[in-house]
Amino acid sequence: APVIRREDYTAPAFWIDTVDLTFDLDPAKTRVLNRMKLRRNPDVATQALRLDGEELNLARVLVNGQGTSFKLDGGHLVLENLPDGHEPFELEIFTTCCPAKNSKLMGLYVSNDSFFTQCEAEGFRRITYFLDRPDVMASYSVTLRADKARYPVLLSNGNLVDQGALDDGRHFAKWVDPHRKPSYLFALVAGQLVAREQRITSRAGKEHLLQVFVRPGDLDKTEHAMNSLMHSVAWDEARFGLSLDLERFMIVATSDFNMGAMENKGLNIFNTKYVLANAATATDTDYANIESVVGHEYFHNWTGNRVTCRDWFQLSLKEGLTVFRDQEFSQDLAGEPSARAVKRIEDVRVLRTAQFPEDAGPMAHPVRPDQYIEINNFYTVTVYEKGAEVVRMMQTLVGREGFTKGMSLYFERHDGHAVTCDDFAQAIADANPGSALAVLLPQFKRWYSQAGTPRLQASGHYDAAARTYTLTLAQSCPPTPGQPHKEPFVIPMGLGLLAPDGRELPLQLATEAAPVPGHRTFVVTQASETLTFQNIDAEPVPSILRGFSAPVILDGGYTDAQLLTLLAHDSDPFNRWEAGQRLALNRAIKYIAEDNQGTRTLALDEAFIEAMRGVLRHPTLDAAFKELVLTLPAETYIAEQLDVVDPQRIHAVREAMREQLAHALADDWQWAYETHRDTGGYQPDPVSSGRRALAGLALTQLCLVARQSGDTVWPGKAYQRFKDAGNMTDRFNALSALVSSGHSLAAQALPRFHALFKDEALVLDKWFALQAGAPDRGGNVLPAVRQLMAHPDFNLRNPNRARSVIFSYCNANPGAFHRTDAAGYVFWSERVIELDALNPQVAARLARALDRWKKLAEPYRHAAREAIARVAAKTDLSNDVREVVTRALA
Ligand code: B3K
Ligand code: ZN
Repeated sequence: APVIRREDYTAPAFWIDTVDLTFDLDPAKTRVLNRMKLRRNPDVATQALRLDGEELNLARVLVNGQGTSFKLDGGHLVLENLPDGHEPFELEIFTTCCPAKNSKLMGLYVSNDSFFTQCEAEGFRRITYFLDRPDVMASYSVTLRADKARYPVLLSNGNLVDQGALDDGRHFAKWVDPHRKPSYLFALVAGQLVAREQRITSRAGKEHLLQVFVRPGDLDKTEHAMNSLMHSVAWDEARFGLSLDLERFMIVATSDFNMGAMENKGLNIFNTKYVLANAATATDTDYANIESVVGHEYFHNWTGNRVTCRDWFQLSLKEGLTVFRDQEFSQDLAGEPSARAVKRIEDVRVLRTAQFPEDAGPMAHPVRPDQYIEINNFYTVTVYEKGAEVVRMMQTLVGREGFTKGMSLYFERHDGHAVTCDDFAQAIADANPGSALAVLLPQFKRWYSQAGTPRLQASGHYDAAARTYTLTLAQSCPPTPGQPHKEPFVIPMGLGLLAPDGRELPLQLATEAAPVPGHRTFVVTQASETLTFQNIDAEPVPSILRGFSAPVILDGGYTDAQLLTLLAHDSDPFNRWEAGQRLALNRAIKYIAEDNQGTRTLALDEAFIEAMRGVLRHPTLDAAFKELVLTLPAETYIAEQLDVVDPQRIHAVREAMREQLAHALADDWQWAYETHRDTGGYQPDPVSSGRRALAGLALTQLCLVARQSGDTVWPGKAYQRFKDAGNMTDRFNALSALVSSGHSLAAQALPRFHALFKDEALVLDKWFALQAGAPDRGGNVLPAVRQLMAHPDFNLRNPNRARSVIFSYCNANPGAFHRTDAAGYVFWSERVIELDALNPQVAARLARALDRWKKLAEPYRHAAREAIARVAAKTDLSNDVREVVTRALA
């Protein structure tokens, strides 16, 4: 497959002004009549029209109503004898396709006897021949025809302009989208669906109809999605002055979906996982995810749809920006500063456990990639989450108001167009002349062009005689594939200095006449530079990179004593949490390095335990924050700190640390459980969900203690909680406390849970995932996973179910997946190959589970390489998987 390069971009040779589609929907053979008005692009030299198409059966091509000659050339329909000149002409194409056999879930497919589409990035070409690229924007009208009893609801983008009965029990609906759009935003849905409806009036006084479509029987799980949608509409108006530009906005849920959701204009299609929730079936995390995904897709209506991407290299233009917007939305809804901080910590945790490894591995790429083979492989945490951090840094550099002004200028300039990341950055800078962003723009844009996670090394020096404190900052960035050498980045650095007693010191640079009050951000631009502060009476503790102000790895050179001070006193909640994580990390790394295989002797020091107790018992800190501090860094995050990774050893050390914390704080955990457990009705707000999270962690810790001591009281309480919990969060926390401590009551609870929820697909996913992700005890997880795959409820074709078993094991359970007998890797290679034949996108995600194989210790490293090579040896791999394994072996 060819490599596509950003530098090769050329404008399309033709524009498509209008598209009129007629579908005769039939699972086995759907007929698609596509009538377009095209014209030559006057800016491009005359050439043939090459339309994209994939797995289509072509029946007829007419130009201005007349038959014409055409060629089919490797997925393209090529028309050479088109009218000269720049007059518009009509092109009519009649094709058929087979939605029932579409297991890739790209283009038009069938799920639960309903039709759905997924077109981003290049799925529209699986529906009809087209210029399937985002810079070709057209006006769409769509007529859907189908059997009325089987498919009573017929939806597409825009407004419903006509509907009625046809012969033979069929009916039709005609939809017209008032907005021009690229083909990737096209959607249709047909099936037996019911809707929760809500009429709203916007700030601007316009009326809109909001609808959430689900299968009959799921209506009682749509309230939260609808509330989230209403909040999203109000938030975008209030924060950015962006209002809903449609009379009708629809969300439709499907249980067969490759990713989270899709922002099709006016007709978002969602994975059920990000729509359906009620207290009995969804956890607090599900509720939070629904809020942010509903927000995310809604915010795309402006950032992505009104202004879209010129080409797919610009993906972060819409994704980084929209993730930033959904993060801000969730923070604003959380309200309280401490709840905002919890959200920030959670977002950074995702970035550091998923994006940092990507940036250090074989798939590393810039936020704006320079090349790809399969664009679906570049819907990554780098494009999304690191892209969001880049936008966040822009906001930091121009201020919140400045950023809002920048957004207004962006829409003023580019509304209705397909543009680039450069256009976005330029608009934000131009709206803020004189700002650090405007001054440093070319250097700032290295965040778009250079891959890899920069390291920022800080060292402080206190001069008692001069009463000055000097902070030296050095930045560097490791080589990444194709980029051996990196130039310095623009790094906004939030900073505070704490006196030894924890007081916040006023910051006054040597060049400043008086201290500058309030929170300060310094902008680091050089490979090495220093900041000198004056009037400092005692050696301070620096709080560097407050709020995680840049996506870098900070080497603060902190001593334990400094970290303890930060953990006890820092006014910046992010760095307060970070200090606790560093304390834990330093200990984990030390134990891993110590050459004893047994971890029983590992002994956490009193200082650490007391600090953790201090947080747990703290009178004013939020429960949600406490839970974050008391949760040890993830195994994958620990692995990233090491040059050579022994996943089993990391797992054993982390488990041993967890057990020690459980024992040492047993009374405190008991107190935490009793004082935080839910008693009243369920509300998914940040305060109550924080309490449940802390109670859940406490219960897990108490069951761990019981595992050692043989005590049966706490497992018994957990089992009771599991049985009588009033909501899924508490019920599932109790179940996982039993499973993760390996208590025998888990063997009773698991079948009971299955029986209770056998008709709830999303809950069964949790049931599968919990078992595939359970801590390994003597290699027991892999056989359990193989058994789960043989369970009657398992179905490899359903991405959620496949992920719940296979990904939970291969991607999220390193201690069980990395086995000295390589059986985990054998399982992985079998599944990658098996899935690739059905669904290349899902297979390629799984293929990335061994991205970091080069860091593994022997015997893992060798065995992992062999497993990847075994996949690569297959000759008929998809481009998706081929690209991933080829890069891994490079
Ligand atoms: N834009 C879609 C992702 C499409 C992925 C295609 N492989 C969802 C989102 O980011 O909102
Ligand atoms: Zn998105």
